[in-house]
Amino acid sequence: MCYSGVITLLLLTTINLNDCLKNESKRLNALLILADDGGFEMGVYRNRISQTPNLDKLAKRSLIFNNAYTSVSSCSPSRSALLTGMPSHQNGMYGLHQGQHHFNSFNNIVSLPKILKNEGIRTGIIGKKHVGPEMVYPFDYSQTEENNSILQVGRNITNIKLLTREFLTNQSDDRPFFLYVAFHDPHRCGHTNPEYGEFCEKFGNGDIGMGTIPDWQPIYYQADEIDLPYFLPDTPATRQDVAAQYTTVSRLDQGVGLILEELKNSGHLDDTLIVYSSDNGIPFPNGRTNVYDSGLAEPMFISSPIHKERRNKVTYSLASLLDVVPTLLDWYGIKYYNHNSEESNKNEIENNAVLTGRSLLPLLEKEPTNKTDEVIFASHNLHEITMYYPMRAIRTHRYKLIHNINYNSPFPIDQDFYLSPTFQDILERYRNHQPLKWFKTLQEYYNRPEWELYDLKLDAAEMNNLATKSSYKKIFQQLQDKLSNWQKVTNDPWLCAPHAVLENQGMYKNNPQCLALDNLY
Ligand SMILES: [Ca+2]
Repeated sequence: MCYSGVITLLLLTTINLNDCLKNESKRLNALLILADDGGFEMGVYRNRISQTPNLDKLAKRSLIFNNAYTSVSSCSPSRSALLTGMPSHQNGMYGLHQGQHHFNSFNNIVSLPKILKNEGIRTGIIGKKHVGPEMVYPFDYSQTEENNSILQVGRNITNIKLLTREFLTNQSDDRPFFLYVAFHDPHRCGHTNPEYGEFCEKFGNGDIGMGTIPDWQPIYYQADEIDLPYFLPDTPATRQDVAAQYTTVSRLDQGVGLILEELKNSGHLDDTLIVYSSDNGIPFPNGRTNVYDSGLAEPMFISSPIHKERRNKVTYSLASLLDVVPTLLDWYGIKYYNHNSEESNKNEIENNAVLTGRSLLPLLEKEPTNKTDEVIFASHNLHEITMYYPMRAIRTHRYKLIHNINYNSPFPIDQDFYLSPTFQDILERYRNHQPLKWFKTLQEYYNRPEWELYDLKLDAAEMNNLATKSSYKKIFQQLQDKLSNWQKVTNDPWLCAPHAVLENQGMYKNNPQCLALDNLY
């Protein structure tokens, strides 16, 4: 039996797996499902209230990640990092892609869809793309906001189901596939489509003027029964806000169920790797656009038809969305390369590019015995074009070090989040001198020191900054060195900011230097 042979070998190499499946005329496929601003509002992550039977069912046949993090808590930067394996400062997507924000990856960046396309894998995207340019992120099959209404391809789960069916039942193309279904749920929509409610929780619910999504049975929640995360104010306005978010999560959950049913009906449930995650933190204070754990931590499950040993088990290993490209390439048995075959004029930076993520497939077999050296990194530059607030962070199992490069400016607030009931309530309470019922003051949230160091074992909420404590000097230095080294490896233009200027051309070409500005104060 080929399968038992593979299991015995514990996937020593992916080539074995590929050969084996080829022998049995099996094809290796992958399905990546991404939530938009989704968090841990589901049973599998011990939320007692939010009802998510479909996500929970997928988790039961998956390895469940307890320590997965995005590399940046912002939509387009996160998606570009997810699809290139490079942090946003390296791939060029410094902020949001749409409208006046106008960020794009560099033309010669090599992405996952591009490599897979070159290697004979059929690629498809359904839902929110939010990255560009097209030449960097080409998909054979594309149903996104670029050729549809985002609500129809990102939130109408009946439509998403039918598009998934169209992709999966393409009889004229028998190449292995990579399908990326990127929901727009449970993103807020109060800023753009307030008629549908704060989280578009009314869109398609059958009420007058809301349209009907035939496959969706909305679940409604009472504000007083919500399980609030520690980083949200405990106020009626916030509870109402989260209740709306939960209802939208019910649409996401049922959409995931429909996609998996389509995968099963197409006969590919047993030859497809399924990865579920979300692009960034929830759109609440201390969440999205932050590099605190409340902004970086993501749900993640990986379900493999071949690795069944650790299904419904939890891994505590540190994982990053930067690991998704190495993981999928490992799954397909493709070696990473960064040379863009169509580009004769290669950029020196990308010619040297290496991926700093790792394949997560070995975790599907066994938990590492020694996790002491595990780290994840974060790199944030902007969100909206006006929100210049570069931050770099390193997180180990025990500590988090954050470098707020633009620390002399107040932490910026985006248009979408500004109008949210939760933030409006914070502002109103502040103006009326009422208790915020929050774990921070507004001033603390806006004004951040250049360096923040937290002992996560003692201080999971990242409240007690140890950066200036002499007893933590050695740990600070070790983390700073590792962070700086990662910045060098990933060609970070912000390497020397804000107290020095990076010179790396001309006479500094072979010996890049941080030249001091003497601006320390
Ligand atoms: Ca997002």
